[in-house]
Amino acid sequence: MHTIDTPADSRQTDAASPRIAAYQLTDYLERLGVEVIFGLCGHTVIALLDALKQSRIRFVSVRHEQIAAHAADGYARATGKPGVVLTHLGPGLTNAATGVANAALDSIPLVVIAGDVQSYFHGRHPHQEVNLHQDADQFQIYRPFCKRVYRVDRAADLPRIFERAFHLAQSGRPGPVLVDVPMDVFSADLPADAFQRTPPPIARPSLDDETAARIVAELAEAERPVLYAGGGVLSGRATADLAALAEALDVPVAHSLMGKGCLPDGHPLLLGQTGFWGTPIANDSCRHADLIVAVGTRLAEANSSSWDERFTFAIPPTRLIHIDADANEIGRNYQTALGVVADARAALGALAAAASHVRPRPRGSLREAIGRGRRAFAANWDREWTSGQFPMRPERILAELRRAVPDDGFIVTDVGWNKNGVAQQFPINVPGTFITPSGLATMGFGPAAVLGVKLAWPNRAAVSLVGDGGFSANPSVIATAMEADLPVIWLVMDNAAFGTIAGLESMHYGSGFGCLFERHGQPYRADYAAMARAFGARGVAIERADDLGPAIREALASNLPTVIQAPMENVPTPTPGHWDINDVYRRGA
Ligand SMILES: Cc1ncc(C[n+]2csc(CCOP(=O)(O)OP(=O)(O)O)c2C)c(N)n1
Repeated sequence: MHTIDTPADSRQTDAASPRIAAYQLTDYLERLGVEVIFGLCGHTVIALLDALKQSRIRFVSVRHEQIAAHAADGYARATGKPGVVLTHLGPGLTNAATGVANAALDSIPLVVIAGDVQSYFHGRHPHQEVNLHQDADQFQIYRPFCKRVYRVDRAADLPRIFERAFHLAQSGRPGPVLVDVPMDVFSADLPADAFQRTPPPIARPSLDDETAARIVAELAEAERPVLYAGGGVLSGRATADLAALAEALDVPVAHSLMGKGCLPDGHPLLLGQTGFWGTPIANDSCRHADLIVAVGTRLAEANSSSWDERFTFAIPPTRLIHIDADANEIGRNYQTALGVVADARAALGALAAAASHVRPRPRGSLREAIGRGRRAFAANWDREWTSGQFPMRPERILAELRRAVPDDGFIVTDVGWNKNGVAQQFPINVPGTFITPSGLATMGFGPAAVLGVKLAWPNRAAVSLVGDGGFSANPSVIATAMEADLPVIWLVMDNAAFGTIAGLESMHYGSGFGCLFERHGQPYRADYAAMARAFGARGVAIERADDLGPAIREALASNLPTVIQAPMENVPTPTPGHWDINDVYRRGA
């Protein structure tokens, strides 16, 4: 065993009562409240696995590290606690990268623990070391999407670095932090009380009374104000404060993709989602607003119709007040009348309190107009909710899902019809039950993230609604669900295509080349239900539209992981907004 260099003072304590770092680290993670770690083994991390084996922390072993990262991300979204991922070096770390980047772009707190080559071999090119530019360089791969990357160069730094990692992942704008641990550090001796410090509780930044009163006065006096909610409102658990503010001042609420669920679907002030896949009433209300107070949002491209003032936001002349935990987000794309760096819950709480004794300008028949607008848009497809067509209409699939899953059940989408359709057309009544990959829009997120969601809430339904492309990207999620006994449902919307992209290509280039699943020129459909059965799970192939509702209910009652394969027609989701890419494509010879 090689000796680890430690400073003189810690060597003294070491001698008094040393204990192996991996076991102390595991105790520390327990103390921090870590309940579960998602990961995949390798020779660099089995020392930590042995410690986990003896602990109260559950280790969920996956078959691909991307699944671990998405599952930890799902767990973090469903609990508000940081997700923890364990990976081997090199290929393990790079496999997890997509999932970690996905979490980063949605501001989800993760701590990624990666094993690395032995520290005393740095520079000698040991097995699986990433070293083309610098010795033991793998942690650099995570730089663009982690709040901080740490390589533990001395065992004595391990406690400090883990305290920092958990602090940083959760504080300010949450996000992933990497802790890269040379494998000999896990096996090093540390003084028995080496892990002393825990991350400090943080008082979240709020609004001062004067600013709160000013914003409330502006909202009360505006003729056509809109509150615009982003994912920060959901992750900040601020939906009750948002509702209180909206109701006190009679202000309608629009939201981004990540903000879906900010008000229950039937709320009379709810406009819906904005942007390309939004709703006309949300886009129109925002475009004609004289004041928008946006909270916890990036005002990102998809939700802002590529920032084209003809479709969603016309700022100015609309006055924008933007409240966000991250100052970087304020003023990026729009001239902003007032930026406020504050936590969504603290800010909305302060605004709601200030609004409680303010009388707003009368808003006439605002609620009736919202209801009319929402019904008019739904009239474009509401007959499809009961369509007996087979392959099914996507709207019927959504309608059956909504009827079968209780309001507190989780709908975890992927990308494709599932995400866009649910965001636009699917009622969400309990905040936080809609979980979706927004910033990176990663195909393959949903089927894996649902595992972490179910683990967090074993007594609530958890369904991954996913396309056949996204589902077949990594079907080993079924093995993990079986091993970890997580009775989730994957409802596969099977259109034998990367349908969303096939639709775009067909619109602009008249073909589905490279986007359709075909064999010898014919549609190619895999039997995902049979595949589920091969894993020992339940698999149900839907053969008539009327069979889907009962199949979902049976799956919920079965308490076994279940794949339901629903053949569907490939039709595009309605797009009331604008996406600039449609002006980019040019067809040539
Ligand atoms: C990892 C990844 N690769 C590619 C894309 C681009 N992309 C966006 S939607 C989509 C198609 C998804 O197909 P499917 O899961 O079958 O759902 P559908 O569009 O048919 O509803 C693709 C390939 C992506 N978002 N993520």
